[in-house]
Amino acid sequence: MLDAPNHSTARFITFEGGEGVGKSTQVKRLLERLAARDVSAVRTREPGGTPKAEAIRSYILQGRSESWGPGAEAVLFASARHDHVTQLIAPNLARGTWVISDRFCDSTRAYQGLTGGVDEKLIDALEDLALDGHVPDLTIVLDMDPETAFKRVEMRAVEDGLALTGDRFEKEELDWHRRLRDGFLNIARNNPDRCVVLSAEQPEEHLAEDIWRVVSERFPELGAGAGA
Ligand code: Z5A
Repeated sequence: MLDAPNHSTARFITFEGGEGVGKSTQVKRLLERLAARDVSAVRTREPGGTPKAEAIRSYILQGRSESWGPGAEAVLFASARHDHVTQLIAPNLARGTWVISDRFCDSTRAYQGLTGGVDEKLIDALEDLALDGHVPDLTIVLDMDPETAFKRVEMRAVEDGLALTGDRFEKEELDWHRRLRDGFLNIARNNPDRCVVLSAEQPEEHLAEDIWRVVSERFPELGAGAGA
């Protein structure tokens, strides 16, 4: 179980959950809310966030590491994460800038660990190495039925005029996505001080309100009863 760290002012918030649950949409909305309160914040994502980590991202998501197996992929995700933490997350927090990340270490635990079958001890060891003490202050787990989430992803592809090819994780079976959902819920249960689960099956605006309520209650420095 991860213990929450203590940064003096800047906070590190992560969003987790399955595909299409609305993480990117809500990361963007939270950034807007923070900007409206003059809170300096950066938006980032995993895998990725730095040039080296983005290179690992394309390698994995194009399916080029698939034959290596989930253990080796967990190592690749951790390598990308270590660069992301040391080159982007830690320096921003140190200069007082909040960091909001679309996915982080819980994705490795859920995808490669709980769903992919990689030993928990290896996941723990990689997490210690990659995070270097930079545990998120708050993790918002967006939860919804994977079938509904798939429909959203399909709709997005249609709106973007793209064929629904998907990356290698999006091609997994529905049953696998149900286990993944349970994996994220399990992580949240094991880390009650850090994680908050919110239903992603509500309109975008309502979910954004729920998230802001959680964030402003968790970080009272944002101002009492912080409204929009
Ligand atoms: N992965 C891993 O295996 N191990 C790791 O350690 C890490 C990652 C870090 C990264 O993919 C893949 O890497 C990921 C896990 C694996 N697997 N997959 N696939 P990614 O970053 O490309 O994809 P993603 O993280 O799954 O994000 P996504 O598919 O883009 O979904 P999202 O960010 O959660 O959703 P969204 O883009 O904000 O919204 C999806 C659509 O729904 C879009 O059209 C929105 O306009 C719409 N939307 C959003 N909210 C709503 C609401 N509330 N109602 C209705 N419609 C909505």
